[in-house]
Amino acid sequence: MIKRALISTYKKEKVVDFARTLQEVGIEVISTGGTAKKLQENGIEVTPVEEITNFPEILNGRVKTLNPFIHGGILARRENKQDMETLQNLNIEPIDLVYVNLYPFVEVANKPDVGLNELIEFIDIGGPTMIRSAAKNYKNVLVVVDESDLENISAKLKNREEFDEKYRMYLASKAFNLTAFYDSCISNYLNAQLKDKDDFQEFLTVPFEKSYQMRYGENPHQSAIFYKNTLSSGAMTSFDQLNGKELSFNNLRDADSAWKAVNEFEDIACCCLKHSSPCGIALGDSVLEAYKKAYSCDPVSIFGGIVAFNRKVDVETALELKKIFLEVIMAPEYDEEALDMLKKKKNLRILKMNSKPIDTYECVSVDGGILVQEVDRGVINEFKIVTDTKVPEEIKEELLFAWNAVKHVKSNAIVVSKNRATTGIGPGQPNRIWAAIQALERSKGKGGDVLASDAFFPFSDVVEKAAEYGIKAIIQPGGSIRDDESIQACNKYGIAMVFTGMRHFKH
Ligand code: 93A
Repeated sequence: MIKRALISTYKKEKVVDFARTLQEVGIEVISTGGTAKKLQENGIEVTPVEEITNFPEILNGRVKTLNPFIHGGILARRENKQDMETLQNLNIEPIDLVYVNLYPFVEVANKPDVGLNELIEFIDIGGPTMIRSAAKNYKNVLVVVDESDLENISAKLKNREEFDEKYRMYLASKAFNLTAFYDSCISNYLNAQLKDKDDFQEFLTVPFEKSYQMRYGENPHQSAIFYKNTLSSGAMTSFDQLNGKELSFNNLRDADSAWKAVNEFEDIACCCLKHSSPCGIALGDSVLEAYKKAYSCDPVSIFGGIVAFNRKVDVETALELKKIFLEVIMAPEYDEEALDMLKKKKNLRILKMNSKPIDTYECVSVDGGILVQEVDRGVINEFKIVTDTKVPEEIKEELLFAWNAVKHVKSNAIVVSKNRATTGIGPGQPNRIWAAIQALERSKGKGGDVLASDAFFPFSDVVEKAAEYGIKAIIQPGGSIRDDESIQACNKYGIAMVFTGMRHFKH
């Protein structure tokens, strides 16, 4: 039998109706300062916590409910004679229902310009303590932390229904999930403040919160949920969808890759992408030029793919984009007329991106755990020429372009490029020579001045192939025990080769 309830909520929208129900069914309501005031204003009879604790709220409310009259009342095992005698001897009355809504630490942390001292006051101590006490004693105390449970609980109370143990345990499991999540957000926030001190920073926990249920996962028979990192307003949670159907699991993953690729470049860039790998990346003097160059790298694969830009989409580009079937278009802005044109395609998902990629860490899951690593933000500004053949000035820039492009292609990755545009991409092959052959074959008819490889050449075969297609310069990490064979082959064919000393595997 529920006789007394303690209510302490930060958000007070739902509290009045719930307390009224409690009163109607004869349950005494105890409340903390602000909650009690709100309830009294709405004509509900309330016992202020101070009356129970015989102690005033102190330290600006930091200590309100941290008191044995509260926690004794919650934690006492009703079936345990000694516990109940103790309550009686000390004049502590049992509390049978606890409804708490915590200080909104995450919401405040995500606001701009909030100082640490101010934020610290939003670390709730008394609330989680009551939640944990009530959840530990779930067999005797109903613990409510989720507003969406109020309706069901109110209905049961009105019908004088009992709350069976399974339901109580369900509420307790939710309660501990909330307090664990709440503390992990605080720990992550504090940890992120250390970002200039590499020695201390560490990926501690994962404050992910269920955002929404997706239609399905990678395939229709797989279910999927989007979990949002509450302390990141990263790109894939910061966009406006201006048109089209709901984004699918695959759309989101691909969009993430395409967006990362165009944000690799300062100049006007376009990335066409399909199945997690770019099928064209190009820079241009205009958005239209960048698109045309990226598109022409592989006009076949882009069917049903994604096109991303790092600049505003204009009318001329929209006219071109309309010609093919695409799943997603993404850009930071759209010319109004261009947008109207694109919107004519009802299913085309059009995303206005509001954030660049910002996350420091990324994770992949393996059976039994997750692997967490720093995002690959490796950049090079110079490279080492290892061949007799020197690198012409105009080719230097081309090499850096191809290198930044190959970073976004699945391994084993080879990119062939000319005029700041990929002309052939060989993605995701289990061996490097196949990737090279694909990239070189695709560049046929368009030509290619340089070839970039995401990892070193184990043999000289890639150089031999590159020579057949007239490649002038090669950029690769170097570091193979057979580097010398590749260098000799380059010298033989008059190809320049440079080493970056950095690898860009992307699996
Ligand atoms: O500052 S606290 O950590 N100290 C406490 O003893 C305490 N007890 C409840 N915060 C505490 N609360 C929190 O106060 C609750 O979790 C709730 O969010 C809020 C409600 O305060 P009020 O009723 O005064 O608006």
